[in-house]
Amino acid sequence: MRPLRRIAHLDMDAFFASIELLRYPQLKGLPVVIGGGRRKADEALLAAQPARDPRFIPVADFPLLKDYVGRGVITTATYAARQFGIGSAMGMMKAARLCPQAIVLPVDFDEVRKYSRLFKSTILEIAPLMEDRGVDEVYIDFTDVPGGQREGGRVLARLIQKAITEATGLTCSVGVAPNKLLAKMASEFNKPNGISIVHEEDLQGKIWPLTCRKINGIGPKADEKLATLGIQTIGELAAQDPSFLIAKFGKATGAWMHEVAWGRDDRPVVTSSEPVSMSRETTFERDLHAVRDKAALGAIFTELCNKLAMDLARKGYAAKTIGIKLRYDDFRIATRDQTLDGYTMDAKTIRQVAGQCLKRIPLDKKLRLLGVRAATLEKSEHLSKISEKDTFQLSNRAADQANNAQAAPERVANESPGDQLF
Ligand code: DCP
Ligand code: MG
Repeated sequence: MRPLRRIAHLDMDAFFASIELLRYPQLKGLPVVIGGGRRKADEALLAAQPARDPRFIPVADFPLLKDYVGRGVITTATYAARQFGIGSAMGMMKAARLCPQAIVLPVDFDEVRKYSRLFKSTILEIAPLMEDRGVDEVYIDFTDVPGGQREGGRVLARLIQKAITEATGLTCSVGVAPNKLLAKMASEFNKPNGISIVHEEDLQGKIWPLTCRKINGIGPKADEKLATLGIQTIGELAAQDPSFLIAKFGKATGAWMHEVAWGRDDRPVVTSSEPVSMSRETTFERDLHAVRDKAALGAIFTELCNKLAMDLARKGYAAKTIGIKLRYDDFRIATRDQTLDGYTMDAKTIRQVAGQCLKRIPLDKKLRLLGVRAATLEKSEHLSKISEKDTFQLSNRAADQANNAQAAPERVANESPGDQLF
């Protein structure tokens, strides 16, 4: 008999902040936030480090949120800071009102990359089927790993958690479930340093009471629309007739919503030997304005799409998700993406979809940088079996999404991991 499918989602706890606590263990248990641009106080702190062991810098020497000036948003916060209601993407000013005594530190991207690589290589030594989902999260297929079925995956999850803490000093949380969709939700159930096991029969008890927003792929816009239809929880979503959801959200999205509400998802865990995404981006010589510099911007945009299509062709990939990234003149970043029904490697299609993404971003400020990204990649040779009509064209799902303007949760931060990994 085929063993039960067991998929884990592992996500590091308060990742950027926890990395700073390794350097400054004297801050353990205190409210610490990461974010904002580099400040004078950070420079002073960093300058002190070569002379002094960072572990002995007195807590009183660290910059506080109440003294922070500037706009900026919080990238992440320690769990001690979260108790004050502080969280990712919150403005620094608002956070300062909630917890003025919180310590504020900048992101150290070199350290982030180092620990990201380290925790992933630790997992690979134990379980070879791992899908890299970004800086601090991965999916792992437990199904055929020795011990992967014991206690529904708890034994292996505990082993991996322990190995990661030994290798890095950091903690993570793991959800193990029949598929990626449920595993992603489960990893949040017992954060931080938790494990949560979900079985198919837990759908009603553990998944249906959650709000629809907990589904990876239901963004703020779709959630709002669901709420106006009186649908708040995943259980309420599951109770809807699929034809009703299709009427409201379009064929592809409506059908997808019905499937996920019933906990169904058969996406495979794609190992990291495959690239997660490919991108092209450019920083302008001078900041450009979307209206006043429309022609110049349009030409650069098309050029980026052409180059990206060439990259895909050269490496033999087609993409199902096309996204864009902007950096405004105040260094904030905005991203949007759109998922198609079919795969594409066609420059014109990429340009068209990227153009639709651009329409969903406020363009009132000047821009410093523009990027185009192709994700959900598949080797184009694997696609030959898929009929012409399914590939290389804008699909229902894309059109639905454009109509609903259903954006994936956007990551807007002064510096986001996406920025580095884009
Ligand atoms: N991040 C970012 N911009 C955001 C959200 C997050 O740059 N809007 C960064 C900082 C996080 C890292 O990505 O440390 C991982 O994101 P998570 O959503 O997993 O958040 P954390 O790991 O910080 O916390 P949690 O314990 O909830 O996973
Ligand atoms: Mg995390």
